[in-house]
Amino acid sequence: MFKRFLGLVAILIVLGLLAACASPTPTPAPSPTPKPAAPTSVASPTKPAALTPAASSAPQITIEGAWGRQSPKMAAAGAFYMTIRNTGAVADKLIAGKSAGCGTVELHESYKMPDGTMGMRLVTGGAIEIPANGQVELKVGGLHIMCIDKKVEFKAGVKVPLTLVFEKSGEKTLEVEIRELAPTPVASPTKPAALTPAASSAPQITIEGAWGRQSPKMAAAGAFYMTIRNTGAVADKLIAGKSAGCGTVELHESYKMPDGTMGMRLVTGGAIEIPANGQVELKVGGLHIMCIDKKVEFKAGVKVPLTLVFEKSGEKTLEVEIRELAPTPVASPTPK
Ligand SMILES: [Cu+2]
Repeated sequence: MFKRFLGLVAILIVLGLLAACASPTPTPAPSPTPKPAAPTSVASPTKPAALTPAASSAPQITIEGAWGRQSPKMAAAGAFYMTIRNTGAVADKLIAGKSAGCGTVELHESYKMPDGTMGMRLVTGGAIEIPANGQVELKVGGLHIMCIDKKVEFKAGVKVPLTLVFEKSGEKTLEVEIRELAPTPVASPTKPAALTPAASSAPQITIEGAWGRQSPKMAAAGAFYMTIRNTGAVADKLIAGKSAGCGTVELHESYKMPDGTMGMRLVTGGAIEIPANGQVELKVGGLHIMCIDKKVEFKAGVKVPLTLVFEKSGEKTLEVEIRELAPTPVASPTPK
């Protein structure tokens, strides 16, 4: 699998197309998490009622600012970018795409290669999570949609039909205009007022349902899981962690290794994006926080201090209780 990605990247370099996925300021692709569960045991006192519209039990997907990037006629592939917004109270996933203008359509993420240059590959997990009451931005140097084996020329002004397939919302078809550069953002006509609280120009981070997984005393590392919610109108990034209970703290992601087993590694881009009006779930088999070189025993009942460092929101310190299993989600205490 990895060889295949390297092969793809190599081909694109030959075609001079790598620029379509490169960026001078490597932006970590937001790591989509699988299906956020209902908020878990810890109540979020700051959860605005506006984020939990009554009687909305389906995702509400809208696509804004879609554009395709002009690329040389002889380049085999082109790239599409857009913002996918979900104003529903349930998460959805972008699982596939298709276009009469492309041989195949793939969902890609950008990542930093060991030599420091940017590469791209199929998105981790094969789908892009669109969180409830949140949005995902597909942009140059981040997540994007690849048009493999172009059937039309990607030159400014051309419109390419594109159908996106969502797990719950089904197919959404749009026309994507090819441009030389990203369009200047304009006020979004469909942006609900509820999602843009006045005078909120900072992320609002809360951490819910944090727990650590019991692990053998002799195991050198332990793992922490939680849901990180951002009720602000600006995205933030989890960039580091520290704990008196750990030699070092690392941000990890799980991934499927070529032989099909699951491995883990430092998160792509070195940070976990917490989207505006969205949330990221750190859970078993997905994103997680590793406690390397444990200084305390990870047995049920033990509480481990943990400080998370956010790019914009600074440090948040919490106590994480060790448990044998993930806490059972309970109904959100938010009044109906
Ligand atoms: Cu790990």
